[in-house]
Amino acid sequence: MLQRLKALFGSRPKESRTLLETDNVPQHIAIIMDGNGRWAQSRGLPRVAGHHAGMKAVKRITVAADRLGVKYLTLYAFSTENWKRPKAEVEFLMKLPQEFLSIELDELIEKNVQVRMMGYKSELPGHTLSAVEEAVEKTAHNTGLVLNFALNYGSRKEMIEAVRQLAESAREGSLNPQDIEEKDLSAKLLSAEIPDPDLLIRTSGELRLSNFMLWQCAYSELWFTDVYWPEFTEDHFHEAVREYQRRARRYGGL
Ligand code: V0D
Repeated sequence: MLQRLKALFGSRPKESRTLLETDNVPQHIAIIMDGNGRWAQSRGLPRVAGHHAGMKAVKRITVAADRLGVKYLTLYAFSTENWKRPKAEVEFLMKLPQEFLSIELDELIEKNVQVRMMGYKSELPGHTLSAVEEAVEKTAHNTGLVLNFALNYGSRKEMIEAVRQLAESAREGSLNPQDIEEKDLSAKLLSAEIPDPDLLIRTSGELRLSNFMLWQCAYSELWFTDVYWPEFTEDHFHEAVREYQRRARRYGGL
């Protein structure tokens, strides 16, 4: 039986809108953190100010996910397509992992968070990669929330690389093409160690997947909001989780 309304969360627990179940919390939530540049421009600020403000939201939602008991939080920080942006903007973005980790890594360690990265490392600047790898190494033994940054990630590239590996095994003779199953492709993806997302959130009003975890989101619940990522709060996050739980109850009743 579902235990509804089992717990209160959030900064304003008297309001019914912060009421959440503690069971049926999505195990894996993935987020397309869109609208940082638009948020800045709407306030007459440079786009990079939006990226910086977006980092604050990363902290906020990581803490919120940890409090809720989410096991995996995947955040789309930089896509393989984002290299097409102006050079100065890319250079600014590539400094954010260092800045974020210099401020937050100690607290992430204290919270038993495990930092991971999902993406292609070879194209990243050395200073970016070394900051991320240091955080990954220092938190590898942690057993709490897995905070998975999609960084220089693209889903079609990921699938092409996986198919190449399977084709190579077939050519070598260690794999019969007729025996290829879904799990074999899943095992070659960058997300191999992580379960498929239960819930995908995209902020800022776009209703697309934009090359993010296309294979992995085959059965994920999708939730969209017009709110720009820098304005995304714990309450918005709870709204998405509550809608996920509502959908789960409806399917359970059929
Ligand atoms: C800008 C909104 C944290 C999206 C959030 C390099 C765009 C703020 C990280 C981060 C970015 C990445 C890896 C890591 C620790 C932190 C980050 C990028 C952009 C792209 F190990 N925020 N953040 N990385 N933005």
